[in-house]
Amino acid sequence: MKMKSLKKIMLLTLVVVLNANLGLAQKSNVKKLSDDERMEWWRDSKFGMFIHWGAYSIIGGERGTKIAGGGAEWAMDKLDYTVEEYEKFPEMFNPVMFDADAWVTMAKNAGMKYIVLTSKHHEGFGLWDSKVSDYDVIDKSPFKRDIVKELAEACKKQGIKFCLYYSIVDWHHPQAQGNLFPNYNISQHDDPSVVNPEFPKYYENYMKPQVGELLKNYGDIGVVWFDGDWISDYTTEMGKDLYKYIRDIQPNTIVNNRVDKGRMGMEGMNAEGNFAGDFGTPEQEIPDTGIDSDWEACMTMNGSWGYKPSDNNWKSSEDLIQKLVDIVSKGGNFLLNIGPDGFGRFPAESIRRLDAMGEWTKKNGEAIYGAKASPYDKPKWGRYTQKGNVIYAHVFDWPKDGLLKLNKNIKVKKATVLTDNSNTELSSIATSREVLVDVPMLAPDATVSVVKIELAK
Ligand code: FHN
Repeated sequence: MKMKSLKKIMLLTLVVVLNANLGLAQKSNVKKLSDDERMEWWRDSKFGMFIHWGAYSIIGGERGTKIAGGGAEWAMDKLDYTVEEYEKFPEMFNPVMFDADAWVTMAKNAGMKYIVLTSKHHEGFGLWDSKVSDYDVIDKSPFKRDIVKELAEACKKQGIKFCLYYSIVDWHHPQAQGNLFPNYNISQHDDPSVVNPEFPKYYENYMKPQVGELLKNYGDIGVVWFDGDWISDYTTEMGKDLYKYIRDIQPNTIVNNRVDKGRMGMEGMNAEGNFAGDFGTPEQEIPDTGIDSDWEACMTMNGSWGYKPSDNNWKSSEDLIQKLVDIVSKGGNFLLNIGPDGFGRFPAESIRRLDAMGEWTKKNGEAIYGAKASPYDKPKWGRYTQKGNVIYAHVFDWPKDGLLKLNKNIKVKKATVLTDNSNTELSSIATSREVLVDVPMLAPDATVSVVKIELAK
């Protein structure tokens, strides 16, 4: 072989090798944590705020006298707007009362440790300055502020983990919404026989680049919370590709199981098999028993994720506090939703509940943050959580006779009321059937009173 050709081949090989390394170099240079290290902050956090906010927040689920059934964030579908009709809402989106710092402070004061914001919901309207789309808050709305950026900065300032929701479903993008078919109906997304040949182009040229923007331009992203995994156009190959893409950009970002196709409906856990995603996502429900894999239950305070003034079906603060305890006692996280209105305000009913949950978590957070499920069956009067060699008895129904009945296998070294600053020891006696703890006649807390039990070795 002539020397010249050999040199050419060697040079070509060098270029190929350099390119490959450059490609690797474009990946993050952040230290890649082990899975347990990566999940640690999330597992300890236990409690986060979900924020569903978009152009639908102007609509409030109402069109004339028609009220959208279910979540108001589905207004485009439920209120039968065409794409053209719906586009006027982003053009009106001007939430002049939006204050990212105030939002983060309310989440923090409620005892929430992370915030998941809908960067783009099914409507397709982005709350950041996307370079691959003009259907976003900078190019389409009069507001012209990068909401993702402002909330990311406020979270960083106040020490709250910033996380993003991204919808795989996109009712606006011509290659995603399957409107290539006559009489397009959004619910066709659920019909596996309706295949949209354009979807792979949406995935490759729009969706994946948008996710990349969110991961590259807004600092540390704690969690990417995907949604819309149910549509048949979206494949497990795309899901696995997207999971790897995210981890290549930010190796320590956590991704929910809706990035892939393993989720079994609203119960939220994965079917058997090899599916991407770091935690299960039960929705509007709490598993009956503890689950020994990572999971987070997401829930609304009323019946809608998006702002819906007509929906007054609010869960009580007591119910929400007891749901937090129930979830943590089963090894899960609680992602509780707020649907701000079109001005950028949290509904007053939501603020009242956040305040009540903050009061409780301030006094009892030791029994929640970093706690895990205990090995004991849930008692009739409440729940157990555990942290190291301490059991926390979360009492919903305070004993009228002053005797708290614990699982007989609990070996008490010292029992106290968690919120009793005097740390007065409670007497206890073990019987063959149970352990009896002599507690004050009056419940220390109207909602959930916690008895701290240091275990004997
Ligand atoms: O369709 C969405 C819905 O609007 C909302 O975002 C919930 C929250 O997890 N996810 C989907 C319904 O399962």
